[in-house]
Amino acid sequence: MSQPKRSPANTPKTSSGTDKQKQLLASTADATGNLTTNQGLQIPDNHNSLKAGVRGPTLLEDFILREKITHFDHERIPERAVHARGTAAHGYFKVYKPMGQYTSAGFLQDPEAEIPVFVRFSTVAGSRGSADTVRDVRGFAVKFYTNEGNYDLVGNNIPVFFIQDAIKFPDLIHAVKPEPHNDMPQAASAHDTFWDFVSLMPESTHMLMWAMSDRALPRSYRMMEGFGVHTFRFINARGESHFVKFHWKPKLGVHGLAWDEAQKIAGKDADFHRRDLWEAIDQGNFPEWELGVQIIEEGKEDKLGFDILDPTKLIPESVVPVQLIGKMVLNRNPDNFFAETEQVAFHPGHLVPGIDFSNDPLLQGRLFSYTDTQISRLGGANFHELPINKAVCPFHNFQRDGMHRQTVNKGRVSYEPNTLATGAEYRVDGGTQGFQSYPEQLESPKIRRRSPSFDDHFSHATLFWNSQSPAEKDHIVAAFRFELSKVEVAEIRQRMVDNLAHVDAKLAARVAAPLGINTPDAKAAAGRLGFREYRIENTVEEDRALSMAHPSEGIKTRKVAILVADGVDLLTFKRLQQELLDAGAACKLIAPQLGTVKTSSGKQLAVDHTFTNAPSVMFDAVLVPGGEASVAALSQLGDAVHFILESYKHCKTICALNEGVQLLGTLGFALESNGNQVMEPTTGVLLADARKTADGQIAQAFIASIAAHRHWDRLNVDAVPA
Ligand code: HDE
Repeated sequence: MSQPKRSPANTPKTSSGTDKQKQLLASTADATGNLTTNQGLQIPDNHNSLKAGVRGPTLLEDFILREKITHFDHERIPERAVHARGTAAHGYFKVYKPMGQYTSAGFLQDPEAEIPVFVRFSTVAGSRGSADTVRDVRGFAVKFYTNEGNYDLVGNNIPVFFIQDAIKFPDLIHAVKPEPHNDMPQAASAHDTFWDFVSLMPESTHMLMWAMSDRALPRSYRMMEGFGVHTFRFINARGESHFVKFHWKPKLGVHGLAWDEAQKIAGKDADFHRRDLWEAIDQGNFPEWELGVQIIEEGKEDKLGFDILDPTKLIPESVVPVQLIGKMVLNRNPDNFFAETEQVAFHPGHLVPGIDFSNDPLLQGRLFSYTDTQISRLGGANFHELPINKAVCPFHNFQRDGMHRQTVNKGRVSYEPNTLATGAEYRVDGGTQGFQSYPEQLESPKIRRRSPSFDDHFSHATLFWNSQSPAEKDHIVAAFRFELSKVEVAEIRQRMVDNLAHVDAKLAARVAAPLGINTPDAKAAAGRLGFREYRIENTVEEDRALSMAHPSEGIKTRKVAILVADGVDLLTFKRLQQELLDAGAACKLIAPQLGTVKTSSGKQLAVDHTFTNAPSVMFDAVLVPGGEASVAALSQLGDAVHFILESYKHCKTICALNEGVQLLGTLGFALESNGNQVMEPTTGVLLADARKTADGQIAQAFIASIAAHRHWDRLNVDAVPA
C-alpha cells in the first residue's frame, strides 16, 4: 500500500469549491426507479401488508413490512447535547493574499483557490424542533475542506464565553437547559436554574451582557458576526508563532430583532432564520462574510492588560485592528438535511499545519469533547467516513473496523512499523512535515487551580456596556428585567443585580427597579461569593465595534411589505417599488385576500400574501400606497391597522403616500396639505404626497431609512399596544 507523500512543496494549493460537491455526488441518490427492498428486491405493492385473508391478521413472515417498519423505528439519532437546532449551507472561501508571513496553512496562501466550506449555524439551548428566534447565543461553525485535511473553525456569534474552564461546561448547560424535573422552559434562559448558576459565577458577567443584548436576537444568520472566541496560534514555515483571534464580518451588517418581535416570530414562523438562509441562497442572494484576524506577536500579549488565555475577555478592535484576509460565500443549499446538516461533525481539534491551539482551558476541554460526543450521536468511531465529513484530500491510517465501517481496507497489514506492506512510507518526511505542534516551553507544577490573571470578571463587561448606544443600553436593561422577572426565587434576582453593580451602578439600579428587590449592593456580591475585588484597567473606555448601531451599506434582501386592497393607486408606488427592487430589496404585496387586487385605474395586481399569513414581523419595512378605496378598506381591517402599529412598535421604517397616510391615523400622523418634501415626523416614519414630491426623492429617503435597520430611538413606542 503506497502513500502519496504530502509536504508544502507538493501539496496542491489550489482546490475548487466544486471538489466537495463532486465527492458528495458519489453518495447522492435521486428518488427514481421501481421501489425495492434494501436488498434490491422489487416491491410490487407498497400499500398492503401480507395478511391471512384480506380481513385477517398480518403475517410475521412479511419481511417487506418488517424491513420498512424497522428502518423507520430507527430513523432518529440523538440530537446534539448543545446546538441541537441548526441549519447549514455549502460555499467556498478565498484568501485575499498569501498569509505565509504568519501561517503555513495551505488554504491561506493562494488567492486563486476556492476552498470548499460547509457552515452550520445554530442556537445553543433549544432542542432540534425549537424556534429559531429565541434569545440565545448562535453557533457559527465552518468546515474548510482543504488539501491538507479538514479545518474546523467552530465559533459563536459572541466573542466571549460564560465560563473560563471546561470543567464548568456541564454545569452551565445543565443550568440553562429545561429544568430536569419538568423539562421546562424550552430554548430559554429565563428561569431559576440558569440565573442561580450564573449569579454564582461572576466570570459569566461579560457574556451575560452580550446574551442580554440584541446580539442574541439576530435578524438573520446572514447579519451576524462570527468569532473563534479562543486565542489560537498561527505558525509560519519558520516555526514562528503569533497569537490570533478569528472574526467573521457579514457583508450585510450586524442587525437584531426587537424582543417582542422575536417572541412573535417564534410562533408565526419557528423556522424564520432557517427559511431566511435557505431562500436567500435559493434566490441567488449568496451571503458573504469576510474572515478577519487580530494578530498579536508572541511576547507582546502582556501589553493587552489581561490574559489572552481567558475566554471571558476580548481584544478591542481599536487596540488590535482586525485585518480582513479573505471572503466566504455560501452559495448552495444542502440536498438532504439529515445526511448533511445533521450528520456534519465539527471539532475544534480538526486542524491543518500552520494553525495551533493556545492553552485556553476552555479550548483545551473542547478538544476532548467533540469527537467523544459524535461517537454517541453518530453511532460509532467511523463518522469521518460520512460523505459530509469526509476530507477531500487522501487520508490513510491503520484505524480499522468499528460500527458502520465503509472503507474496504485491502491487504494484511494494519499496523506500523511493518515490512510486509511494500512501498509503504507512513511517516511524512521523518517527522518534520505535516502537522507540527508548536513546541511551547512548559515548566510548571501540575496544579488544579485557576490562574490569578483570570480573576477580573467585570472590566470587560463595563467596556461592553460603555460601548453601547443609548437604545442598546435600554434593550439590555429590558432583557435583564424580563429574564429576572421570570426567576421565582428573590435571592437569585438580588444576587444577580448585586453582581451587575460591579459592571455599572446605573445599569444595576435600572435592572433592579421593577424586580421587587433591594437596591443593588456590589459589596454584598463580593462578600457573598468571596471573589477578589480586582479589576484590570481597560486600555480603552469604549469600542465602536462592540455596538451594533451602525447602518448597513444598502438594503439588499430587506423585505418590504406593500399594503394594498382594491382601489390602490398604482401610480403612487410603481416607480418607488422598482427603485426598491433595483436596490436589492424584496417587495411583497399584502392584501386582505390572495389572487389579485384591482387598481384605481382598473389593472389587476397579483397579491403575494394575506395579512393573516404574513404578519408585520416577517418584514423589515412597510409601504402604504395611496388610493382612496384601498385605504378605506384597509382602515376597516384590524389586521391591516395592527400591521402598522406593530411595525411602528418594532421601530421599522414606515412610508405612507397620499391617502395611505390615513392608515397611520391611530398613531396621530397626518400629511401636511402643502408638503412637497418627504416628511419625517418621527424617526423612520416617512410621509409624502406623491403628486408633489419626486419619486426619486421618496425612494432615496425610504432606502436610507431601511438601511438604518431599525429606529430604536423612536418616540412613544411603549405606548403602542401591539
Ligand atoms: Fe461547543 N459543543 N462546547 N462551544 N459548540 C458542541 O459538539 C463543548 C464552546 C460550538 O454545528 C458539541 O458536535 C464543550 C465554545 C458550536 O455541529 C459538544 C465546551 C464555543 C457547536 C460541545 C464548549 C462552542 C458546538 C455538541 C466547553 C464557541 C455546534 C454537538 C469546554 C467558540 C457545532 C457537537 C455544529 C457543539 C462541547 C464550548 C461552539 C457537546 C465541552 C466556547 C458552534 O461536543
